[in-house]
Amino acid sequence: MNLEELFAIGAARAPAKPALVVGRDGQAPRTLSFAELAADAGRLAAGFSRWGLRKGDRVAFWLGNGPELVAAHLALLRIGAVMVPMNLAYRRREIAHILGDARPRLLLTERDQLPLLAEVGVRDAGPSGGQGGATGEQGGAAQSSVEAVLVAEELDRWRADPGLLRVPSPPPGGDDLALILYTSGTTGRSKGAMISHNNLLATITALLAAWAWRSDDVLLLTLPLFHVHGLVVGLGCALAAGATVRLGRRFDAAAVADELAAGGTTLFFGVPTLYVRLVEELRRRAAAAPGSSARGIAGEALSAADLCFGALRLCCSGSAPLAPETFAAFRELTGHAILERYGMTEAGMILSNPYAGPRLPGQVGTPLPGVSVRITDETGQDVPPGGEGELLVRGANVFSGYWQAPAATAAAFTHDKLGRRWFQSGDLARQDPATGSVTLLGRRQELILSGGLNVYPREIEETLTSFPGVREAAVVGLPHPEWGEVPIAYLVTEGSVDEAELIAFCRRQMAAFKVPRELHRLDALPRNALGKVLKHLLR
Ligand code: MLC
Repeated sequence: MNLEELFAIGAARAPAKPALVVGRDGQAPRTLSFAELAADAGRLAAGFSRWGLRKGDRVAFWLGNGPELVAAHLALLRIGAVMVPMNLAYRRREIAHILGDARPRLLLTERDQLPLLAEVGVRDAGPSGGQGGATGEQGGAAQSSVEAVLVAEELDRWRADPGLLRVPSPPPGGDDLALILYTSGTTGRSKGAMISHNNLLATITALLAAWAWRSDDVLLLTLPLFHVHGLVVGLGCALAAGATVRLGRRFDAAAVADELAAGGTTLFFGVPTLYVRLVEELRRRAAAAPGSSARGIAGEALSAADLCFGALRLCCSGSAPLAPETFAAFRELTGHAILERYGMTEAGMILSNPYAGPRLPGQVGTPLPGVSVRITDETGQDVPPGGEGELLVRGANVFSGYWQAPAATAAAFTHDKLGRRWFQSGDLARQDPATGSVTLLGRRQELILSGGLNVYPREIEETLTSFPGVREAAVVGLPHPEWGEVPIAYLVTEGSVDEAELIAFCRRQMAAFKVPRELHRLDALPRNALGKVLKHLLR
């Protein structure tokens, strides 16, 4: 089965029901039923296929949440073309790398992004434009593979009569690629995780069961659709369940609190930063309107939030560790115990706290249905029950490897005595021998988790040292109450380096969330006898 066929099961339950309700600045929200969404996707698939898009072709997406993104995603699934989503915050260096590596034929974007695309050598040639998006400008992917740039606002030009759709024969199957998702890498350049229809099916069907998804669920989704969390855990599960998504363009704590208070929402998903901001917002509201006299069925005092959030049945958190204080504060304000789960771009969803049963702060739960995990020591041996080691993952959810990177793929997996392949998560963990619940203890490699996004020090260090006068750079994560962690940099410079210029340079090259929040100069970086930088001393 391909992913589109799984979504068709959800859509068939109630074709006239809203699949998407999309907020638009200053206007009434736009509602699309399952039937309308399918028709939109069908016309778009026909337009893409008339243009010449084929199974296995890549299509880069550089756009924010909206109905165009969802319809185009579904259209690609039908054709068997591969979606390559890119974070809207990415800048020159990141975009040039992804386009150069994935070599997409089409690029779907927003008008605001066109100037930056021109900087990396990609220009709009329109639906009839055919060849020659590339101009090979400075700083760009010299021979851009992009043959046409589609601006979301003008996607109508790309729609065609569904009768023109040339569905590949055979249609895409479970092993075909659905997504290439770029993850920041320890090597400094991000790698494209190849994710098949089957990988996504495994994560989605596991979550449908584990979190008791229902077709009358309404998910409030403000996470970006260019990452696994928003696209697969949020949108994918809702489409498969036949549930409604209320899709926001971006997270705004006041708007989300209002929306939850309005009732009707049954599910909310976020990264920890979103919950930190929601807690602040709810505290502000509680302080402004104290003294609710309402009582629950057990006679306990109910806060304003308890009363308003009545329809909400589940709040999930993932992509970064949720602080126990945030878990406790949210529970006190709303009565909801946030369900924390654990996943990765490469392996989809892996572990989850129970839907029915105690959700323990600081723990990420037990393996999802169909997922197997082990904990091993540095020699690859299983640790004794309750011991600490690296978490390994196996299951239909696990990706096949990195796009055109056999060495990185080989390094990501290990084989057991029977020759079975296990994905090495890079996370250090301990599993409770009695309950099977996993506690994460840290990373094997250096990684900064900022607002639910992976930030690798190496990439920032390479950008810093490419600036004239910066001889050496070492980046470490600094704990931060809102973002979890933020990157800060230690520099060894020669001559005079203008810090404002250096920061401006970083901002042109990389997403702003990777730009160091502090720069510190040192005469030399602390190193051990082998020359390795002693980052714990910097921290
Ligand atoms: C934005 N900023 C960040 C940041 N996001 N800083 C640090 N870390 C981040 N993650 C900074 C911007 O650079 C900018 O700074 C300022 O905040 C405002 O930018 P913004 O775009 O308006 O921010 P905002 O909309 O408030 O975004 C914050 C956020 C967003 C938390 C909503 O980061 C977000 O959506 N995070 C979720 C990412 C996600 O979906 N991860 C899942 C990956 S999948 P300046 O200086 O320019 O003003 C995965 C697998 C799994 O990991 O298990 O789920």
